Amino acid sequence: MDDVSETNGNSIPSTDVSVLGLGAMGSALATALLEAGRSVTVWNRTPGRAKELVARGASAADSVPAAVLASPVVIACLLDHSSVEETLGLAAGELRGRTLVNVTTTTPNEARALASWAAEHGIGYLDGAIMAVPAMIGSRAGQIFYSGSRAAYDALLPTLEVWATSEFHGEDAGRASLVDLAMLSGMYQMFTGFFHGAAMVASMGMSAAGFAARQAPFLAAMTEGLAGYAEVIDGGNYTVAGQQSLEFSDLSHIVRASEEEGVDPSPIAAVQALISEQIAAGRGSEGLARVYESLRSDS
Ligand code: FVH
Repeated sequence: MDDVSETNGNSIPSTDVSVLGLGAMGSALATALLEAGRSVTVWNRTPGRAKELVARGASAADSVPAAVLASPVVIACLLDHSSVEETLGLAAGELRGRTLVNVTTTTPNEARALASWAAEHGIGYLDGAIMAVPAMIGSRAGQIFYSGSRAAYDALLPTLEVWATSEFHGEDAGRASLVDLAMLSGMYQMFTGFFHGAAMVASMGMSAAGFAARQAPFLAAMTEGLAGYAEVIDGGNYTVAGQQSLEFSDLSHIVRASEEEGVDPSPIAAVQALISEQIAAGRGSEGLARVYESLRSDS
């Protein structure tokens, strides 16, 4: 860290990586980099969040341009797309010739917009989607998906692997975000299914904890079925023998039971609506996975 970058009268050492955003995740990313022996510059909008990282050896920058000028690689880990736009807009010129890795959660199109902005400003761009909580950063337990510049991904891989297992999803910058949000969609619907079930049994006095103890092993066993459904969807043949049919999967009794207990049936009613749509289309004898065809925008 002998070299010194100067900007806005602020002199800070040249470092390997700069991290913009020291929330729970940005701090975890910066900590893991320091622990792996990288030199790190940090910046946060609200001052005072860098103290612990500085005690661990990080340099604190007092402006976005200063943080950017300190390192060839800049990580943005902010709240959302608009905070990224706002923050990077303060240092577009300083970012030129550097590599930007944005691990802030965005939609695919927001990631693509940022990639286009980066290209216009001569900035290498890699979009990252973190499938981990802060406590998992620095271990192989977490996963981070990337898309955007393949050259940037290859060059940075030893650094990216400090955080989690890395997976590259292609040069279209929106792809990592798409996989991330699709995974989260499945997760939140599973949780909502659990909340709905817990509300149903609450009417008989079962605690959510009691329900969770029963639901968790059942759901874990049911996930074994995902690969089979995937085979049917990928093969496009919903008439293969051995599948649970749509007619057999009619869930109106669950909707009624929910109503009988005074519980809003909307989560399970949404599933039933998809099943009913396929049955009404004359597909009742075909497999449950045909619901996928109702959801696809191009079908
Ligand atoms: N934490 C998690 O478990 C999840 C795991 C999956 C991926 N997410 C995404 O990571 C992004 C950052 O998440 P975070 O947990 O670090 O979030 P916070 O602790 O809330 O920190 C937010 C930071 O963003 C800064 N910030 C907010 N608005 C602005 C703005 N307009 N300009 C500049 N910075 C901004 C905020 O700064 P401050 O409030 O301290 O001044 C924090 O540094 C996120 O996309 C997750 O979806 C994490």
